[in-house]
Amino acid sequence: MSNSKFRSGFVAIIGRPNVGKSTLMNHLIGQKIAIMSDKPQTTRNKIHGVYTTDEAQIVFLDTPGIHKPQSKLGDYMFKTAESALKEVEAALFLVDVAEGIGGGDRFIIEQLKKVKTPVFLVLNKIDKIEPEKLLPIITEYKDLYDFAEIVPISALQGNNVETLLAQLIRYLPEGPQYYPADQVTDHPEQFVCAELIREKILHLTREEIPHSIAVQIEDMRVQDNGVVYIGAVIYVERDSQKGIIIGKKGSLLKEVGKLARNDIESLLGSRTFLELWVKVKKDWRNQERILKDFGFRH
Ligand code: GDP
Ligand code: K
Ligand code: MG
Repeated sequence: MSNSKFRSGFVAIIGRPNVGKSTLMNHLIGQKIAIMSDKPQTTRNKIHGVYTTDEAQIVFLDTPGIHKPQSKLGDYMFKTAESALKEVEAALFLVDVAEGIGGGDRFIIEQLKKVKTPVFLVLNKIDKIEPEKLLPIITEYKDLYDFAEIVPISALQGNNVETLLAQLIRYLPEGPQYYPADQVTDHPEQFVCAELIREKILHLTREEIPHSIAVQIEDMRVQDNGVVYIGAVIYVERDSQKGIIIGKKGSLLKEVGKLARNDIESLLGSRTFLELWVKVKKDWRNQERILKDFGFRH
């Protein structure tokens, strides 16, 4: 151990949908705790990821993409991201350098102006553009806000992520180690399992389905033979969606189960038996009580 004091704090990862927030979080933590997909609004809750070294501990908050809310679920997601900003020592504002500044980015910058938190501009997906394109993009963003630091990275390839971490630690106060060094997330395993199942459905379906599903783990226990039994329900909003999720002769549901089980087994480090059901809960996204049951609480 060196003589310098231990630093710690909370850091929010914000940005419009699909810029790579969950990808960065998973890369930082070195484990898959936040699901990723090419569909916007993949992340619905606030997910904490814990990064620990001998000198510092950073607790990252992966937030749902900030955007103007359109349903009660959307409203919940927006408030989660907004409140995250007030709880943190610093924020990483992630943008996709392969896309121009959009209305979504400007909306977020307006929100940033309401808080005093230092904000890093993190230019993600640099693997997608020519290096000489970077400077004009930086200039454009600099005109909109006084960023504490500007760091170009590729969350997918891990380029420059170490630099980002080193800079970030300089902004943290002296503080305690909040979580044990081997703990990477504060979310119960059940939640991560449900999210992994939801991720597979996102990958295998299109159009309205991704936004219409919720996954609840009803039962999770270790059987006598050491295999973890998980029973999960996939909720949809309409009967027609139930058929789509199940697929021809159950083919889609079977594929979801196979892919999810693989990920769950590597998360838990033990053999898993996964049983899935599909149920209809009419218009669940707009029903306050159901949202609470599903764990969307402030
Ligand atoms: P989020 O909605 O901001 O959490 O975005 P995700 O982490 O779910 O990522 C959205 C998509 O962008 C996924 O398909 C990722 O693989 C992709 N992605 C994320 N980071 C990078 C990157 O650095 N380079 C490239 N080429 N793709 C990326
Ligand atoms: K996404
Ligand atoms: Mg995400």
